[in-house]
Amino acid sequence: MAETAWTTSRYMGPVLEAARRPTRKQTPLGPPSHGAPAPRHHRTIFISDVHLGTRGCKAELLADFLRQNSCDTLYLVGDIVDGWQLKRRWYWTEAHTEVVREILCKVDDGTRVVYVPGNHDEFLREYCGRSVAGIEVVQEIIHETASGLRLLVLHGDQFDGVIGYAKWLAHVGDRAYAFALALNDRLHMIRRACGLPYWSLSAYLKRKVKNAVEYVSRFEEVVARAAVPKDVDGVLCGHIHQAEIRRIGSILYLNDGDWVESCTALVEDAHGHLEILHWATHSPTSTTSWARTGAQGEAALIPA
Ligand SMILES: [Mn+2]
Repeated sequence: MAETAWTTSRYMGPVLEAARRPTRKQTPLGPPSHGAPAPRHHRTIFISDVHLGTRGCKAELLADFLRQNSCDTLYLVGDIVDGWQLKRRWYWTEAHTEVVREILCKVDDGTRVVYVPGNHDEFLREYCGRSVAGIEVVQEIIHETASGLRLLVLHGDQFDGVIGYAKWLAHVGDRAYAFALALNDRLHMIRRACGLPYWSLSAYLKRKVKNAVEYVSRFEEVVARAAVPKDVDGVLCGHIHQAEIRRIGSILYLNDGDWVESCTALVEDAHGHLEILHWATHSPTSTTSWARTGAQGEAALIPA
């Protein structure tokens, strides 16, 4: 596809620029002697839905996370670069380059990096089966945890067609809803002044958010069901921007969240424990503020 050739070279421009300068930038926290925490080591880190190339991407936080967390294997579970956005409007800052640089530094340091393209970076799917800049690009892959669990790793957009809800609904955040509630009152005053009947924007959005909640649970169930015949213990994906660790039937469903809203990563330690890290709530001055979600309750479900 001529289109793909053009888009690939255009999207890859800043990425390749960073590849030419893969030297790690001085951490803003200063050298370790000034109290910067040593990187925390994990057996595996999974991240997805970074959406580099969009304003929403929390690139500074992600670069900080990558600096402070090392691993044997890093999985990039799709939508890392947002080809759709870059096609419409170019948005790339030093922080976005910094994220690419940190990933390439990990490759240089001997970390195995595996890239499973998503729908927003589907232009990379033509590289599946190849190694690009030391990064393995694959359509999907099975990860075996230290405790012997076999996890199918894929982005998750493959299931959009069978879910039946508009996928943007899943991205309606709490903040947007709070804003809508405030807007609702003003809208009502304007409509009344114009002689229009009452119409609740907040109720309308509430219905939409309810649909979004249904979308998320339906997505999780569809993904888990699709994993059953694959002879795996679990499935790990991204796509819906909702981090989760829970058992659905016989399948362990894992989602590593996103770096647009929640800034989450899914990590595995040397014993095979799986945990969701919330980097936005992590204070750089404290090494003990690791937030956990459902993983705490779920920990017993996950064999060590
Ligand atoms: Mn996606």
